[in-house]
Amino acid sequence: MKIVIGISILLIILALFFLTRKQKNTILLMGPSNSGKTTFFLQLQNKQSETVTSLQENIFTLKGKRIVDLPGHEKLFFKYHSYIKETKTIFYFIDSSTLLSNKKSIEMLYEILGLNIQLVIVCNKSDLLLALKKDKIKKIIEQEIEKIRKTKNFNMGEEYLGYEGEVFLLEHLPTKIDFVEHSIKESTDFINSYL
Ligand SMILES: Nc1nc2c(ncn2[C@@H]2O[C@H](COP(=O)(O)OP(=O)(O)O)[C@@H](O)[C@H]2O)c(=O)[nH]1
Ligand SMILES: [Mg+2]
Repeated sequence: MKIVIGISILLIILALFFLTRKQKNTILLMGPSNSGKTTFFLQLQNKQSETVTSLQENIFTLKGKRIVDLPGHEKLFFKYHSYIKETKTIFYFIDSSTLLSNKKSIEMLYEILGLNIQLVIVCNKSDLLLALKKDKIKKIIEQEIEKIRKTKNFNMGEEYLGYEGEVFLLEHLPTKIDFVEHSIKESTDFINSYL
């Protein structure tokens, strides 16, 4: 009898745990200004370009997931903090045609890489003549993270990315990072496998 009661209580506790567990139902679109986040966000809704503010986040629901287009401005970068707990995947947008002159975008990426959330780097604007291929973009990111890592003071609680004493590679991180070449001229369907 005692065993039956014990098992019942255990089952109720397990049921409560699973029912009250917060679902990770948010997809964040992040990255520097002008990388194409809002264009992608509107394309997901089958809307043509429209004037939407880039100072506040834009939100809509797709297949039960909350898609959040975050403002890219550096001063508003902190806004993502309030979504992190519910975030399943981050899509980090990069303008593939201007990355070499806009390495600031990789500094923001450093912070995101430490979060251990599924990450997809969208190498956007791949239609442009000067757009870099994803392998090249991956190399630039790794070299830049290596440089940023040298400037950080890890005694002050900053997170150290990668392995100490080894040149930084994205494969050294605990979460796998996908790279996708994309442009406004293509379908947004690739997002479906991450929803
Ligand atoms: N050539 C090209 N331009 C794009 C692409 N995606 C967005 N743009 C343009 O880039 C500019 C910035 O896009 P926007 O979505 O506002 O960037 P956000 O600041 O990241 O939200 C706009 O003029 C878009 O029309 C793309 O795939 N290819
Ligand atoms: Mg925008």
